[in-house]
Amino acid sequence: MKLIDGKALAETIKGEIAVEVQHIKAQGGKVPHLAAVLVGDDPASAAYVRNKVRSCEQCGFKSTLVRRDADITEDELMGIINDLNMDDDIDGFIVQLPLPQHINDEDVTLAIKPSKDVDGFHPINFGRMAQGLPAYLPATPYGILQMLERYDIETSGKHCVVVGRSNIVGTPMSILLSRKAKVGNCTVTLTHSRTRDLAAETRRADIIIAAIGRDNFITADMVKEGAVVIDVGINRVDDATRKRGYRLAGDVDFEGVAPKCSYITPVPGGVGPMTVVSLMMNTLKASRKEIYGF
Ligand code: L34
Repeated sequence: MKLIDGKALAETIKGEIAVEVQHIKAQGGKVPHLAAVLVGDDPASAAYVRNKVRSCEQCGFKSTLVRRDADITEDELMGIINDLNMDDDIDGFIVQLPLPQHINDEDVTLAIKPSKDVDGFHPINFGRMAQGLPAYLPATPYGILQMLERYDIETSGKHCVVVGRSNIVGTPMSILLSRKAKVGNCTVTLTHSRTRDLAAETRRADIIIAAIGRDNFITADMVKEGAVVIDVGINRVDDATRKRGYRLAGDVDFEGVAPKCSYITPVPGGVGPMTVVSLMMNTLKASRKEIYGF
């Protein structure tokens, strides 16, 4: 069993980006600038956004954090998005999800200018991604592709089972792994809450992408010997023995599943840091106007 060290790989990639930014600066070019909008005080969201801001520093990017209370109106939030859309110094921005109940995530996503949508959540980017056109790839699936590529894990002809059909992970992951590309050419099965006999599906998988959002959901009996297991879950589980009162757990029963795997990602230190570094890669692309040419 080999552990896929997402944390170490993310550090390596950030180092590579920092070198690129040095070159850009040396040539008098514009320093990439990412803005993040954080609404409310959900501690998990705050932690993820902190990681994003810190990663910007490590890459040599400029970053702007826009923080607002949970009682912000949708109109006010739209005003902020408009300002960011128009601000020529901002290359790309994200609005951290989830948003408070009274704000419609879809409206917000649609308001972001596709050329600045470094999360790759806008339907224009999703559609371009699905058709294999240049697009910002959603950060978590993009990070997983990077892990598979950098660990030289063969995907061509493999059977990949994705568990979970969210717009930001499961669904785009299923599309990306089935396309004709260096990391791709999988036969993909997209499973979800209505799948009959899920264990029978996952047991046939050469590669399992677990993106359900429930700790210990994928157990050893659901995994084939030699499978590659990518754990997207980041669940906070109460744990009185920890200072913070909780520990992070993935969607996979790591202890039980790891001995059967050829490769497995840990939580924390797996997909999470790769999600953040993918956002940095998208921001660099945005500042170079690589996707849209403007
Ligand atoms: N708009 N909303 C928007 N874009 C995103 O890309 C996200 N996502 C998901 C939630 N909402 C979003 C993230 O940023 C999940 N996510 C994310 C980002 C970073 C980490 C986890 C999830 C991360 O850094 N995880 C660390 C542990 C962090 C901790 O200590 O809590 C890890 O090692 O897994």
